[in-house]
Amino acid sequence: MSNAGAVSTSPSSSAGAPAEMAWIPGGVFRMGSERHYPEERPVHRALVDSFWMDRYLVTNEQFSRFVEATSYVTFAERLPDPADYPGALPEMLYAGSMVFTKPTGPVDRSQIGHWWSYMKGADWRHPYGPSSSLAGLERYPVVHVAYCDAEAYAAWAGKELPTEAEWEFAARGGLDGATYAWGEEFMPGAKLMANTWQGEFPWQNRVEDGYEGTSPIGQFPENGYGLFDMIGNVWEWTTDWYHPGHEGDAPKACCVPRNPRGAAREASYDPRQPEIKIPRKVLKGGSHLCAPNYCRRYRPAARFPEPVDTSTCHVGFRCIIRSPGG
Ligand SMILES: [Ca+2]
Ligand SMILES: [Ca+2]
Ligand SMILES: [Cu+2]
Repeated sequence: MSNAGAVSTSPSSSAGAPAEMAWIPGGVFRMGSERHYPEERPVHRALVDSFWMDRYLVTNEQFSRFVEATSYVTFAERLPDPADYPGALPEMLYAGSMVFTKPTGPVDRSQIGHWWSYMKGADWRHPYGPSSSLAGLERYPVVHVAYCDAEAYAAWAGKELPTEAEWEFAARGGLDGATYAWGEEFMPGAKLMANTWQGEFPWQNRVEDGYEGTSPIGQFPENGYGLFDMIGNVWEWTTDWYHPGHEGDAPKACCVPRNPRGAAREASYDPRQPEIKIPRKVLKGGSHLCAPNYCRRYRPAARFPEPVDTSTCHVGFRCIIRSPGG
């Protein structure tokens, strides 16, 4: 691991530690990967200052407390404003969210409509659709949260959302440059280290990790910084605008970017849909829907663009607290 250039020491005592948060000792690290998807390139050095990070994903129980205290209404529960969606059919403008449904057999994997549907009445309280509820899901990660919902929760909790660099640094757990959050092997000792998908996505889920969908927080080993479920379970929102690649490595150590904050908002629009100007944030960590035959994004370097107005059954978040002056 490379901690040369660390800019902050750990707190003098653990007495001041915020509840269920881990201290992430900042430093220089190698961000990105050359060996996987093109948007993860190039590997380049980045410096992040120290911060506190939630050890667990934000749960339904925690999100409920926020909603009770503030009467907050999530994006998926609001009726879409037609002005935001020019050309959309009126019958498509209803409150809802994206839900995964497993097809009964093999399908054309280039058509995500075979397993994703925008479901009326799906929201954080009804994760599988209007007839579902949160009963028994108190300790599961909250899902169907759009970016603004994660931001609102963080502000209420006196916290913030991480940048992509902060998130990736934390996910690496001190194993600088490693492929996985736990080392070089996907299944060390034949053990599944995160809630992902085993079998042929999207129709065959062998559930070898014990979970068909999301899992309660903390069911898989923590990483080197004491963080759970960074990889798998649900994707996590970061504050960075997405761009399909990273800046090049700094030519000299002096010029390594400190606390980089991603691309410009305008750069994050989807080039395949030029008429739609909905900016996209970087998601990190992969989810229970990441499978070897389809989406190998169960790695710290992996990233995915998510429009800010999109909520789904496999995206959640966790928060951080930046150290004062950091
Ligand atoms: Ca699983
Ligand atoms: Ca995760
Ligand atoms: Cu994936």
